[in-house]
Amino acid sequence: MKPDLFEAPDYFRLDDLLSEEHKLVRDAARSWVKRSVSPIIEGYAQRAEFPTEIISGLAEIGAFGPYIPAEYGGAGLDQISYGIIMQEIERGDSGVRSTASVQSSLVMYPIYAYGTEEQRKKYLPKLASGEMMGCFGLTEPDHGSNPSGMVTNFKDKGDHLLLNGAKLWISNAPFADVAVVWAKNEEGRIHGLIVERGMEGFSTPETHNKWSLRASATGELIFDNVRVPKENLLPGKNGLGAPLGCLDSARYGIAWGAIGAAMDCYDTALRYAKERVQFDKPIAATQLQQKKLAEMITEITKAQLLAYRLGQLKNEGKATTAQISMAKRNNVDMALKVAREARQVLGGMGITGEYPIMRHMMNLESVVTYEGTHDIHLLITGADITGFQAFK
Ligand code: TGC
Ligand code: FAD
Repeated sequence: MKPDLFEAPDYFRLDDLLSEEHKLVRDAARSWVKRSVSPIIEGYAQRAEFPTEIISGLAEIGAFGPYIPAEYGGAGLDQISYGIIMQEIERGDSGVRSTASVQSSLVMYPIYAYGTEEQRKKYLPKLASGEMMGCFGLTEPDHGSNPSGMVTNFKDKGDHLLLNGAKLWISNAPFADVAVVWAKNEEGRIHGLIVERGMEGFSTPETHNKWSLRASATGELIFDNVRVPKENLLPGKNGLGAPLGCLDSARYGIAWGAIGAAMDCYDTALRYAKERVQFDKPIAATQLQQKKLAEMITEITKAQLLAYRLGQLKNEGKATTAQISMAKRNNVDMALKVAREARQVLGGMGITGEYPIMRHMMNLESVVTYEGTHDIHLLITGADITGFQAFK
């Protein structure tokens, strides 16, 4: 792959709105991605391997639990810093950002928000340092967009809980030490359980043959009469709202993260268009390529402003699920369109691993589907503005 010459586009001077702390966090994450992700990521993606070598670096830049208080090992940062970190990591690769999103918002957040003090102390510091890695099991083979229909269940056996069922499409599953798993009790109420690798009857087969997120490990979670200690139940919240609360946090991070992928595609295409000469002039001097580039920077700028405002609302505890849905949907769709246009600007070179665009484009096909599909987020907005649920 070519050397990483990335220069971040900031057309509306968003930098002026950032605090010194935001800029420090951003600069640390950006230079780490240049140093430790860009040189290796194409190889891992081509081989369809997760780069375990970057786990300690992710922990060092605060990517595991950025907003979790420092007393539990988190970075104690605000929501805008969290967003910026996700943007910078996804500038490198959406799969790497997936690992950080899952660890932070889908594993550490539920343990922090719904767990006991003992659970927080036992798991959070190790998850923050990357000594322990986690995954989040909500989706099932027959229940993707409608998780409330899940069939994974547990029975109270007096001194333990007996867990049965299966989860599909689980990021980090093949190497995770712990899984936050959502399952129904005997009354059909959804609860979160912490399942640990090594518990008898628990296995995590890897999902192969993905053309997307190839540098992220995806797998199944299989529970065959797993005896889960009662103290591993998350007592603070139950019902579908418990996992959906975690998704609010992860979707918010994705709304920022997708901007990173788009920025990388735009920056690559702009540089290439200025250098590539056809018909005796740079292709950047042609109206058609300028249209593509001008539309890309316009859409990136709108997405940046949307994410920043959402970050302010999140900091104030005012961001709604529907606002988060709109931002996730808009910004991922934007990034996918930017990636497709940028790939065309590079002509044939755009399909090679010499440049990051095709990898971003393929990754974004998962990002537009997971954490609620493009359609589901539209229906969440639709329900919010009309008062009518159109899912069922
Ligand atoms: P619905 O009737 O709307 O709601 C059920 C109950 O939940 C409450 N609720 C929320 N609570 C907290 N936070 C939220 N965001 C909430 N949204 C809803 C709601 O008030 C209600 O409470 P109550 O007390 O009245 O019972 O539920 P529904 O069954 O109609 O489904 C709604 C729908 C479709 C929006 C939802 O299920 C949905 O979002 N589906 C998409 C599924 C999804 O996003 N899955 C993601 C899996 S994880 C993943 O993809 C990780 S990828 C990670 C990576 O690699 O980065
Ligand atoms: P389906 O729900 O079957 O949807 C298929 C199509 O139907 C979609 O286009 C959808 O928009 C549409 N559709 C569904 N319902 C409606 C409706 N009511 N009206 C109109 N259209 C509708 N899950 C986890 O729990 N943890 C993870 O870590 C995780 N990681 C993932 C990693 C990857 C790489 C991928 C691809 C997925 C991951 N997922 C994870 C699962 C992801 O959240 C689901 O794929 C997603 O929620 C969609 O579910 P589904 O694939 O079953 O699609």
